[in-house]
Amino acid sequence: MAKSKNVEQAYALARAQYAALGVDTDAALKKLRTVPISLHCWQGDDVGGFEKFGTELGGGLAATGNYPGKARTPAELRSDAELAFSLIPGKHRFNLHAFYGEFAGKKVDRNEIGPQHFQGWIDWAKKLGIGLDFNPTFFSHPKAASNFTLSNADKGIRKFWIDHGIACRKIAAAMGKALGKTCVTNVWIPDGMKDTPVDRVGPRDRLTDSLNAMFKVQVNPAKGQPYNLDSVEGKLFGIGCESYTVGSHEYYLGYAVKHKTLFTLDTGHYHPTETITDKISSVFQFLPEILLHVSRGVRWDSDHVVVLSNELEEIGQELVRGDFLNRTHIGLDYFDASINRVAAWVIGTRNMQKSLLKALVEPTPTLVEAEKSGDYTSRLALLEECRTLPLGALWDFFCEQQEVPVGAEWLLAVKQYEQDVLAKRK
Ligand code: RNT
Ligand code: ZN
Repeated sequence: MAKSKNVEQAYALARAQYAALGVDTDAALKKLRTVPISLHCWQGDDVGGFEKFGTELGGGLAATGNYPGKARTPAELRSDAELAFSLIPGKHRFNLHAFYGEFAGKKVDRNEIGPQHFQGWIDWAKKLGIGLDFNPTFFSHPKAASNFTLSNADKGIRKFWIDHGIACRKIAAAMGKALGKTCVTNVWIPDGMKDTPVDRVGPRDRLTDSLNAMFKVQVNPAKGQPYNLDSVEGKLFGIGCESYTVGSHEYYLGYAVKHKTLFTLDTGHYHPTETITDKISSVFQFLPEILLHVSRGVRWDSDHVVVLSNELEEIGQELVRGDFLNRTHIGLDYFDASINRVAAWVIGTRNMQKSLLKALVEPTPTLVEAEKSGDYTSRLALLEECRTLPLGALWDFFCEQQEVPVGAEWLLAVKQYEQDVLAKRK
C-alpha cells in the first residue's frame, strides 16, 4: 500500500501535540497492535449456523433486517470474515458457535459434535495465524424450546445439554492445542420465564449442578498454557424471559468467583441506563480474567453494531487505566441484518480499537496526580480538552502502518465485494 504523505504529516503534528502532554504515541500504537479482538462468527449470517435442523433462532435472540448476501456455508462465512480481517488493523481472533460446525449434510446432534466437525475452521485459522474462541449453542434446538436447558426440570434434557457443554469444551481444547493459542469458551444459556416464577430456587440449584458436571471434565494439560478457558455470561432479561433469568448477573458472578471460571460482561445485559464501566474494576478484585461481549443495546439488548460512544470510550479507559488489557479477552457480540454484514464487523472492531487507542494516549499520570491532590478542576478541564485531541491522525497512521485502508477507504473494498460476491448469493 502506498504511504500517504498527508497521513504521515498529520501524524507528526499530532505526535508532537500528545508529546507536550507527556504521551508517547509510538508506544501507544505498539501496544494497540498486541490487543486482539474476537470477531463473532454470528454477525456473518444472522446467528443462523449450519445445522439446518429447521429450528428458528430461539432464546430471545433476534436479528432483524434482510440485507442481501448473508453467508450460507462455512466457505462463504470464511471468505466474508477474511475480507473483514483484511480491513482491520492488527491480528485478531474468530469466535465460533457450536452450530457452525461442518456436518457434511448429516444431522449431527449437539451432544455428538466433536473436533472433526471443526477441522475446516482450525485449518483456516492456522492459515491466517489467528486464534479461535468457542461457544456451546444452547438455543435454536427442539430441546431448548421450553426455554430451559441446563436448568431444565427434566433430567434427560439436562443431561443432553451437559453433554453438549462437555463436547464443546473438548472441541475448544482441540482448537487451543492445534493453534497454540488458548481458546475461550463462553457459556450462555437462555433459561428463564416470561411470567413471574414461583420457584426461583429450583432452576438455579439445577443450573449449579449442571455447570459443575460440565466443568468437572478436565480438558487442559496439567502444566503450562491452558488449551481452553471457561467463562459464564449472565443477563438481566430476554424477549420471552422478561420476568426471570436463571443465570442472572449475581448468579454467575458468584459462580465464577467460587469455581474459578472467567466471567463475561456483555454490555447489553444490564438495565438500559446501566453500563459495565464501573463493574470492570469491581470484578477484577476477585477474578484474574474476564471476557467482554462488546455490544450496543438500543432501548433493550438489541445487539446493534458497536459505535464509538461515550460508553465504549469509558470501557477502553477502564481497561487501560486499570492495566487490565492482559487480563481481558475482548469479544464482540451483536448481529445486525439490516446492513452489509462484513461492514458491520469492520465498523464494530475498528471502533473497539479506537476506544482503546483513545485510552492509550490519555495523559493518565497527570490526571491521576490532579485527582490525588484534590484538584478536581484540573481533572475535569484536562479530560474535556483530551476529547478533541487529534486521535484521527493517530488512527490513520496506525492503519497505514498495519497496511489496511485509511479512513473510509475500506468501504470501497466492501462495496466491491458486495457487487462481485454478495449480490450473487440468491
Ligand atoms: C445472548 C448472549 C450471547 C449470544 C451469543 C450468540 O444474550 O449475549 O452471548 O449473543 O452467544
Ligand atoms: Zn453476549
